Amino acid sequence: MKQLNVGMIGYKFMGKAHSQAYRDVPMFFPDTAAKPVMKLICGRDKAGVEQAAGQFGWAESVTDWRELVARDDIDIVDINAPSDAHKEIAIAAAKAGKHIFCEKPLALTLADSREMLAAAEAAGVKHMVGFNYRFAPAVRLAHKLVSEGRLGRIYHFRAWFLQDWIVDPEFPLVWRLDKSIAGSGSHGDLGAHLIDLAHYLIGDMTEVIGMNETFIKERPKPASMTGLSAKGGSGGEKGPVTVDDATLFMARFAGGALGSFEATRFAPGHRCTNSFEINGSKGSVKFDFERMNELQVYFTDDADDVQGFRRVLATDPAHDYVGAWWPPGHTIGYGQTFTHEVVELLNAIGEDRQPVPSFVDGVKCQAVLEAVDRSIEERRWVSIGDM
Ligand code: SOE
Repeated sequence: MKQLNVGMIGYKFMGKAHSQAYRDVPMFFPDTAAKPVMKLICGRDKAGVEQAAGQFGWAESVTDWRELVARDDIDIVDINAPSDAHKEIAIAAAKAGKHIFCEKPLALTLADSREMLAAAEAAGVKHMVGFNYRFAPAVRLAHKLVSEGRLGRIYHFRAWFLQDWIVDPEFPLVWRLDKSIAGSGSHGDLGAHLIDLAHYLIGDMTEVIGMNETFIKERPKPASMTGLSAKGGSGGEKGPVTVDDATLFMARFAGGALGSFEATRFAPGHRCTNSFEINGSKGSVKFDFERMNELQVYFTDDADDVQGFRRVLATDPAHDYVGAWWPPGHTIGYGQTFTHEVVELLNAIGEDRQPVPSFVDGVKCQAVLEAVDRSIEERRWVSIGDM
């Protein structure tokens, strides 16, 4: 079987998630069209990256991503660095002829994401963007029901991604709250996932209108940060929050459905509520990531006396990916969405096709993100076709 050497940049939250995926694939999905080799990991802090290499199972480590991209023995460049670094690394990787797997949001701007796609296409490499929630088996089931017409004509898509990890005004000013590094706040971090799910499940949007707010304008500068946690500096010095804390928008879909979207980090009690509901002429589905193995399903043609939402546990061999894990009813978790992503990446490269979602999907998401921002600035509906 073809072996692909992976070089991964970043070793914090997403770096750990991707590392677990590369480790799990050969054990649970031994038949992928190519096999990953955890060759090289990169991070700016030498001691930190060496420690991560040992802990996660990477053969070697480096501190300069340019060194990783230049290595002849690397086939896939996996980018988990903060968003402002995606473009430069991805374009360099494409020019070096490497396949690219890049975390979301693809870039800071639509223009940058288009440049990344153009570079990958010019180089003829495979490119994938990390919209992991598409890979939850219950979400696949929702997609199947919609695409097979089992929900009929789709009227509504409503989605909300609610978190609460920065609700404390004293929570430090981490990189995710800095526009120059993150591009945007809840919009690009959480809304991007909702937009991608909408594209996957319902199709393209034609126009959007939104509103946003930054509730806490200044926060203490951090002394240290990792993943979603951070410690404030001792000096009490504050800096400005330059991203949105919450963004809401409405959309029209090309297929005629109406959409509503809410992304916020100010919903106390909601740790990672990534949810959607779809209503069609023949039924509805409801998904909540905090119960990610389940899809609530309602069909209008059920007998009158048993009408109601039913809870489908998407852990049977009839459901995508789960046959490779445990017996029915033995649920899977967040980490496995990344494993499924990597299965798609390896199969696509081995079968010489583009993975799904690719940078094309990353660009489409970026166009909606930016159209919403423009609609907020100009206080009007914005057509996606004008982006
Ligand atoms: C933090 O808000 C975060 O980890 C996002 O960055 C992820 O993309 C999302 O899946 C969960 O929340």
